[in-house]
Amino acid sequence: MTICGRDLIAKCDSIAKFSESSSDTTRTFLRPAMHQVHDFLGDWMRSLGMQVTIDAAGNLRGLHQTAPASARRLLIGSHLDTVPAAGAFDGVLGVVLGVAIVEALKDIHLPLDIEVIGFSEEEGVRFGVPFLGSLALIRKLDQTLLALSDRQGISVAEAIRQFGLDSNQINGATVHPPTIGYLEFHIEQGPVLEHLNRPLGVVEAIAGQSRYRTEFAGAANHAGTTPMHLRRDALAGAAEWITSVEAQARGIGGLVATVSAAHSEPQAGNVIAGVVRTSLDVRHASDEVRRHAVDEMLQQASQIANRRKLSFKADLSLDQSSVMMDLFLTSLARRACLETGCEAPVMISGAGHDAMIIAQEIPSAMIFLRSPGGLSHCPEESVLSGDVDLALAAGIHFVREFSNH
Ligand code: HGY
Ligand code: MN
Ligand code: MN
Repeated sequence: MTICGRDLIAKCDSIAKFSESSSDTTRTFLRPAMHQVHDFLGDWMRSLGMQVTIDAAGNLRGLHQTAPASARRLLIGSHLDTVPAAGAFDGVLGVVLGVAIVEALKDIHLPLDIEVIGFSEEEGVRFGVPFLGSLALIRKLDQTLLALSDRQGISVAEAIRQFGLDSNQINGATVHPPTIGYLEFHIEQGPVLEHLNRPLGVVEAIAGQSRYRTEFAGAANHAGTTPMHLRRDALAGAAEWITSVEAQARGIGGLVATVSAAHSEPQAGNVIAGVVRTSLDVRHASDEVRRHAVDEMLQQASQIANRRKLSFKADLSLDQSSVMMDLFLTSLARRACLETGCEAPVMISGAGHDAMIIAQEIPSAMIFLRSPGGLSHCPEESVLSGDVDLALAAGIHFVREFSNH
């Protein structure tokens, strides 16, 4: 009896319990909770006869070998880390569906191998830079990234060692040749498929993104004795900028801009904020539109800071170009969805995904599952079991069709 959508949702719910927080699902780069995820998924993989390894970047890798050693290989996967207070499906569902496809096809002789991968880090929460796991696969997890440190001053390399891995072996954490294709299932994380009443979609391109850390600095002072005209209020300056960013983004079709992760100091209601640090996240399918919008937003911040006698600085943590998915694999994915009775719309992904990294070296495709309420990056994130059934069936069709090419 083939495993079904309800079983896969149950597995995602079980994995969601593995967290560095006692009150919600939070699983950042190679924290101890990731060992539990590796054990849970590794046991399932081993029960299917898969060879299970953890590479030096902390990626979980399960190989289903059916062809001779030099066989071609299809990579299926997504990420296992989460944002703070996450849902149960962002990333994890793509890995669970990969293993389920192997389970469904394990007794069928395929002329290619299937590797299922659970990337160690895609969200960029712990070190401020995303895609550390998939960057390793294309040999871009370099010394600069390995030297990045988190709020406790622990570097990526040290975090790898603390997890029990050898960061000196990072060059071994690459894609195994000849991997000739990558397929990532992922929840849409937006409202489009629900609005179209479609269970599945396919991705033609993943929007590029700019991520910055910003800082406004003025002068902390007494909230009761400092007249308004003598203040250098960093929080008031940041607030003026944040509303200007929102207004600018509303005026540019297809652009989204988010100022978040704000932290002001000192944290006291009777003290004027002397320093405010925030994040800035800007995305658009066109790199030119995105970069122009970012330039304008940063200029606006400097003008506001000058007028208010504040200082302003912005440190770039990511400039990721938009990435096209492979036309052939995307059309194959659409046909696979059609085999299940789904007319999958072709979409742009506003969310970033490991596929945008892997696609730089390997033809890649993404299949989206509907997000009820368009909700994601929150505990209310969900999927419909019928949609997961259809995604599994589409994945089986995709593998069969792909292995014949
Ligand atoms: O933020 C994103 O684009 C994705 O959820 N990592
Ligand atoms: Mn995410
Ligand atoms: Mn994701």
